[in-house]
Amino acid sequence: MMIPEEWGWSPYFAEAFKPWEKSGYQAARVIRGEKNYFRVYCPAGDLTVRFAGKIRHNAIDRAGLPVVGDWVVVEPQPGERGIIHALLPRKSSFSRNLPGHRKSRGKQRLEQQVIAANIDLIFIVSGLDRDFNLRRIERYLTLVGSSGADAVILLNKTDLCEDPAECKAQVEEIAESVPVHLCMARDTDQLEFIFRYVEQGKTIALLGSSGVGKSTILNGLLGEQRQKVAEVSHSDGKGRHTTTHRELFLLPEGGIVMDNPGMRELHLWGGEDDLLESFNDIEELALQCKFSDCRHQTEPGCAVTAALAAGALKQERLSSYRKLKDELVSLTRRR
Ligand SMILES: Nc1nc2c(ncn2[C@@H]2O[C@H](COP(=O)(O)OP(=O)(O)OP(=O)(O)O)[C@@H](O)[C@H]2O)c(=O)[nH]1
Ligand SMILES: [Mg+2]
Ligand SMILES: [Zn+2]
Repeated sequence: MMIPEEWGWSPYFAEAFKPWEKSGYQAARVIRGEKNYFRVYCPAGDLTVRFAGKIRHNAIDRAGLPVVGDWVVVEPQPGERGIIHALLPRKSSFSRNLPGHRKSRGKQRLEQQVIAANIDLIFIVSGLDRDFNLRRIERYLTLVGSSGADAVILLNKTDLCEDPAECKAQVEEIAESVPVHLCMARDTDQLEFIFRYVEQGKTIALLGSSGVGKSTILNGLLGEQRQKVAEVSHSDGKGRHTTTHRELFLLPEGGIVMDNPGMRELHLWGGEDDLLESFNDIEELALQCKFSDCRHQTEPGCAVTAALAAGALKQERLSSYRKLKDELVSLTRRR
């Protein structure tokens, strides 16, 4: 059975599928996730699938259930249908904490929500209109840091910003080694640079708030208006949640792009280590503090507060670091 590599099949998944090879089942990629059904791509074609009861039963929590981007084991059935029997191990996954959605014994339950799986690269898309927010970008960078995917930041809608170069400089200051690009997705010619990130079999996900232009960028890459786009609201500048499901698209030149609904809540899921990448500047400074358990407040010999006093570190960035760190510490404790 041949699975075209264009959908991202690799030796890693082939190895995981080995025990299933003689089963008559097929390896399939989840390419579209709606509320009540999934579409998968497999050698038998595009199928609408449901989960076997077993897979729900065996999953310890929701994170064990397939999401868009996952490779799964499917039993094809007549009428372009199928049943998912198993989830193959993920190479990477982007998750957030979905708090307060279910309660058990009066306590708020923590729940890891895996948003997308087997993503190689995440485009963090931000609008240079009222959406622009450095603190939110730091939050995205921390989440991407724990996903196993690489990140690129796209600052879209340069036409709505007075000084795009200044915005880019501000983002570069917090982005460390993550590339930052300005773009105006409405003008397809301006998206040419994105193709340097596109590769056969590589999966790129577009993430960001509603209305930042994720679907516009996707349409630009596809060369046709496949996804619906809609104006942001004039009153508050926010998007209208036009895209309502996750879906993978094959680009004509090869490469896979996932369009996503805009995210409202972005609670961290992960551990304190996730800050090593997104706040490497502060983590490095902390290594030079006199006390290894320094909280960077009033302790003597604190390299972080010294950098703050010297103007080498911005107060907003330190506050943001503290906030995200507290969130991760409290998450670890509750888990
Ligand atoms: N001025 C300007 N508008 C843009 C640009 N790129 C996209 N837009 C517009 O922004 C609006 C929202 O774009 P979408 O592509 O629907 O945004 P989205 O991120 O997919 O939004 P959701 O699907 O709701 O998450 C549309 O009216 C686009 O035409 C740009 O570079 N400049
Ligand atoms: Mg959209
Ligand atoms: Zn310190």
